[in-house]
Amino acid sequence: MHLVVIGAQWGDEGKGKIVDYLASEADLVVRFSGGANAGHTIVTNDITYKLHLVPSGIVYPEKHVVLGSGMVIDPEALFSELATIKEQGVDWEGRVHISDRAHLVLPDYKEIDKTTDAKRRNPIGTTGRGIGIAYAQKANRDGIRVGDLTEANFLKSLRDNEREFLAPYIEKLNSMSINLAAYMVKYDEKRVLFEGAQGALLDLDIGTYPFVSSGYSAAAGASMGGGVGPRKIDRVMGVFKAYTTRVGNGPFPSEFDPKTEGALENMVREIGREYGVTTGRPRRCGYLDLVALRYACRTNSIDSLVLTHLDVYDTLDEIGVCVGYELDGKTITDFPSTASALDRIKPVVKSFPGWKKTLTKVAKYEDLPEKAKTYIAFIEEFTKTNVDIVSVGYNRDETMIRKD
Ligand code: 2SA
Ligand code: GDP
Ligand code: MG
Repeated sequence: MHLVVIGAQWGDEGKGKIVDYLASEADLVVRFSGGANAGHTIVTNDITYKLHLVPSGIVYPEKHVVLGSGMVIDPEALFSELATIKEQGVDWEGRVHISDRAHLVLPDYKEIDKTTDAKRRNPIGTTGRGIGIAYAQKANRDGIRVGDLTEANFLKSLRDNEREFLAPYIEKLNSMSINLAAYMVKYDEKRVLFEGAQGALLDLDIGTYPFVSSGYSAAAGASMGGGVGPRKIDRVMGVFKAYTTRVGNGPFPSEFDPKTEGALENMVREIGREYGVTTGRPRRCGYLDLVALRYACRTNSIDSLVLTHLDVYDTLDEIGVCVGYELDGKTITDFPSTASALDRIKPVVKSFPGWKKTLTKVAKYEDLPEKAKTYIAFIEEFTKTNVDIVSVGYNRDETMIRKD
């Protein structure tokens, strides 16, 4: 069974939590995209792990994980993250493998990333981790890959500053490097989880270009970045929140209006702890956008949705959901391709009654309040996709698999 887990919005849906939850049943976790821009939070036994490059299965004592070919890896960030999780009690030695096709991020990429974005007429609000530069180098065929580090001639051809930066990491990276395509053959009949980074709407092709990241955060990236052919993927899960967030700039049709919905926005940000895991930036917040979610379901072949952060809405009398778009006075049903059209969208918001109960300790789907079930049924009807897992808190065990 090969299962892909992606974010179905603009990232930070709780992928880390869900991949960690599902990883208890997996033989291998492969992260297929992105770099140290990502921040995946796992909370278990009172320990909070903040992962950026390391796949979320690592927290289990015996699971093996792979940093896939579609990733861009900053070695300094990787070894600092590995040192942090070691201090938190995760013995990772021998369990972390890196595709020899993954690209490397060098220190000057981060500087170039920051200055390039600052100079843009409409800055994207990148994380400054050199991600766009690394993927541009890759597309330009000038990238440096993990596998290159085993070649003496290649090392000789590097500029002095590149060689100096890489020197302390070469031996370690070589010892962790694998030929991913060959490695995955051994897992052909096993349970593999492919972990996405960011979200479908930040994907370079499917997302709200140019306000996107530069990797493949969509499900299709699992094959390219995970070392298997597309027909090896059995199932795609899309994680989404009961509301929507976005960090960085770019269109956000269902964003709360700070003038009239400022109190709601603050409540969601504080209860939902909506601050960037990598940069600490406050995340922009808005209504659940079902037009965008349906677009993500369609373009990623999402078989099954995972709803997170339902508990954040526990105290509300009314819950708004964006169920339609108005563009230039006309109702539209499809998700537009340009940032300027998305910026002009007026969301059509439908209200649902709130359940006004604490959900965090609800352990079984059938025990959810009827009003929460009505909200979920509406989402399923709109997206034509089942919600199979519901998360009601940040702890690993505050998760329920639907059995009905
Ligand atoms: P980049 O740095 O080139 O990938 O930035 C391009 C856009 O992608 C957004 N992006 C993200 N959006 C949500 N979460 C991300 N990870 C961190 C988190 C973000 C943080 O988990 O909180 O700490 O700020 C992430 N990474 C990239 C980014 O905001 C740009 O809009
Ligand atoms: P990711 O990038 O998709 O892995 O998500 P992040 O870790 O960046 O952000 C999700 C945040 O929400 C983290 O602080 C999680 O601990 C937290 N979280 C995940 N699921 C839930 C949930 O169901 N309820 C609440 N309240 N928090 C959650
Ligand atoms: Mg995140």
